[in-house]
Amino acid sequence: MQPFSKIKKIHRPQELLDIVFHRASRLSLNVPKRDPFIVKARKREAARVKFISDSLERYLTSIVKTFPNLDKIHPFYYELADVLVGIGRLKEALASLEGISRVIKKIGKEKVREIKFSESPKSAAKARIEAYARISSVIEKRGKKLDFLIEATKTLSKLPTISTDEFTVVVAGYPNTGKSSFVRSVSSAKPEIAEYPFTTKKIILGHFSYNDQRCQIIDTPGILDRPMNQRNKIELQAIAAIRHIANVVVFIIDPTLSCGYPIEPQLELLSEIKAMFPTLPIVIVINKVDLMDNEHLEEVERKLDNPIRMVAIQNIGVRETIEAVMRYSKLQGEVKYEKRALR
Ligand SMILES: Nc1nc2c(ncn2[C@@H]2O[C@H](COP(=O)(O)OP(=O)(O)OP(=O)(O)O)[C@@H](O)[C@H]2O)c(=O)[nH]1
Ligand SMILES: [Mg+2]
Repeated sequence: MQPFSKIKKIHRPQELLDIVFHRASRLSLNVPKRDPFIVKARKREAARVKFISDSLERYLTSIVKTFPNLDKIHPFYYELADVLVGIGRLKEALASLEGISRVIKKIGKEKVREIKFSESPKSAAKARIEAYARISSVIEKRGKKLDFLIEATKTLSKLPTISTDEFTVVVAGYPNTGKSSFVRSVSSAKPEIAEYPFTTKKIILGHFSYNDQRCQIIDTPGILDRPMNQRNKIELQAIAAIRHIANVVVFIIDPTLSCGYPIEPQLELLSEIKAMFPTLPIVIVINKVDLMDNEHLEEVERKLDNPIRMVAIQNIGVRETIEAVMRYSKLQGEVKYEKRALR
């Protein structure tokens, strides 16, 4: 599960007030018939005020509780949340909800007390109305924080569910070079599709086992497949968040032109990816070697660092690639897991 999957849908401030005030107005109370008129009035008004302040307090604290502890979430999600909504703003908004619920509790207590000492049904009702007005104004005044949380919740709940503790291979390369064909031939089941921030982007998740170790393979169409200078800053940071879950990058090159791109820009993208993920090992694969003559293949190989030959659609070179990838898993021993975001 991704850490924001449990956050509740949050009501808009006005909607929230309407709900609790409506429920308070329909509150039925068992007041003994023989109670004097003033006692009945006090009980009725106090119960309404208490109901409202308790409900709001419970509601606001329950929102805060559905959020994960932001300092403990995995750096991949921490960084994505930071790019998308801002961790600082999020923390501030959540703290502010706690503040609002304390203020409401205080108003509730004060007014319930006032009602208990009121001398007429009219003054009891007046105290109740004042409590409503003060509580509404607190919610309305600080409503911006709720509005921000509503938007943040929508964004964060769409984050993809990616395992953060499995050995993870990220596949990169220009469009049409054979990334999906490779991921399909490696994965034990049909790869799943998950949304990635920035709406049109999806990531595709496959799984395989190697020596009983469950591994995850991620195909990134539209994410790691074109020059980084075409990206804006936010997009770049979201892309970079992948470094927190990736253990190895497989970079696929198609030198046959059948992908529609010459080799030079593909090599430039490779350099960019190296620069972007300086600590990650990269396994370079030349795909579609079935379409190449030996001379061309050898010429391309000379430009690359230990490339592996592959024909993804015929399952040739796929095992060799996974073996090369898994050598890094052995080098690293345990699955890499960074506790804190690198900032
Ligand atoms: N001849 C040959 N064709 C291949 C090989 N691998 C993939 N293809 C073909 O190349 C085309 C693109 O393959 P995909 O796996 O969809 O490439 P991709 O990199 O995932 O493409 P995008 O998702 O658009 O970025 C498809 O028509 C595949 O059938 C190969 O080894 N040899
Ligand atoms: Mg694809």
